[in-house]
Amino acid sequence: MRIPSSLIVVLAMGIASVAVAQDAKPNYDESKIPAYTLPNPLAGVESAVQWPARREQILAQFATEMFGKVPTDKLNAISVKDAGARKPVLGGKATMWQPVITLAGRDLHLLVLLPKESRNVPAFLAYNFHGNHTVLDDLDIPLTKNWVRSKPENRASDEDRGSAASRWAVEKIIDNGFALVTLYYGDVDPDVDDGFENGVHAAFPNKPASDQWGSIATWAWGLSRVLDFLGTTSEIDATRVAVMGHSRLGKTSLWAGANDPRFALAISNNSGCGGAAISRRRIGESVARINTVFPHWFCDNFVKYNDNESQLPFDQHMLVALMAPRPVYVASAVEDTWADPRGEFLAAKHATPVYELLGREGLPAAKMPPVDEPSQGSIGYHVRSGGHSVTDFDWTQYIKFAKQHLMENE
Ligand code: GTR
Repeated sequence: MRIPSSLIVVLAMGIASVAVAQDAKPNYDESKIPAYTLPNPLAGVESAVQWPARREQILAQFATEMFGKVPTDKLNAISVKDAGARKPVLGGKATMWQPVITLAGRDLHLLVLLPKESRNVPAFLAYNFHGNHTVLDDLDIPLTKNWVRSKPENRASDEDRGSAASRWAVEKIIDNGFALVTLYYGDVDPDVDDGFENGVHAAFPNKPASDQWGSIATWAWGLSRVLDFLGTTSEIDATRVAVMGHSRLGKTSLWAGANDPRFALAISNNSGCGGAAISRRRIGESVARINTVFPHWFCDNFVKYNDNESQLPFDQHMLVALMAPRPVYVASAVEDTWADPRGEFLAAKHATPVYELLGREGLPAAKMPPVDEPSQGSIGYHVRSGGHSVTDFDWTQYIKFAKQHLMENE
């Protein structure tokens, strides 16, 4: 029987795609992790005075090879477009405030929740995934008009009001004397690979060069600009802002904290590959997979390390170490194997020598702590029960950690 050539092509394509799919199958088996050596964050450093120069070197390597550099500081200027209405919420114990600031031609809609009559309070600053209206069910919070992922026609709708409320322990944050500042990450840069024509990238005539910002660097830069604004308020103490993020936004909060020493504390919730997880372990999500599925997150240079992690001049424990001596928290979830909980723990552990050099405790736990048993020094870590999310348990730890580090001297 003569097989039509078109069928041969289809069969060949089928075999090829099976081969690709098999190659791409993530490893979840610790015994199959390739042998690796982690780069030493303290290479060439013998005393604390030598750390700042080494830190600059590591920061530059992360910027050039992974996240991309912000191409200019000319766009840094923010202006207040709308001073924002305020009203009491949560039975009067909190004030909701919604200022709008403009950055590089984009409007950033802030949702600020303040303890009643706040003056100079510490704050958590965190992006949300689907719009401010998902954080708190309140009809005075406008729906975002920007592109929203996982929504019909990428538009926000009323039915989503409060849909993410379980991920934001608003009342607990307020009751403990913190403000919460959140905004939709798509206000800064929509999370879609469109050749860098949307979001703040649209203000640039050309696609970024291979060492220039991907979306994570852009979101991190946006957080610094929000911090600029918070510094102009009397309610929030901008020297006591904890930058927090979940998942891709946890990668973002770590990079924001590394770049901007004004962030007093950084929290990575289930940030995984490209966040706190050690890339060389190649377990769960890999560098090749993240660069393929999310090509806009990192700069193009990062593609060099697809299936080639051993050539990275750094690993993610050094991203955590860039926070030193400022407090940093890494959190995992035991069922979130895609994000490699053990790799996240190891990053916290192997950042510890930098903290110790600077006279801080680092992570107290030398071994991965049991599930739901946090370990908190200047580095905090926990692996909680459950899956990829932000829960009340997570917030309880972040508040405890932030109270200890940002409020103890009040
Ligand atoms: C996944 C991605 C992860 C993580 C997650 C998220 O699809 O592979 O790296 O960022 O999305 O942000 O929810």
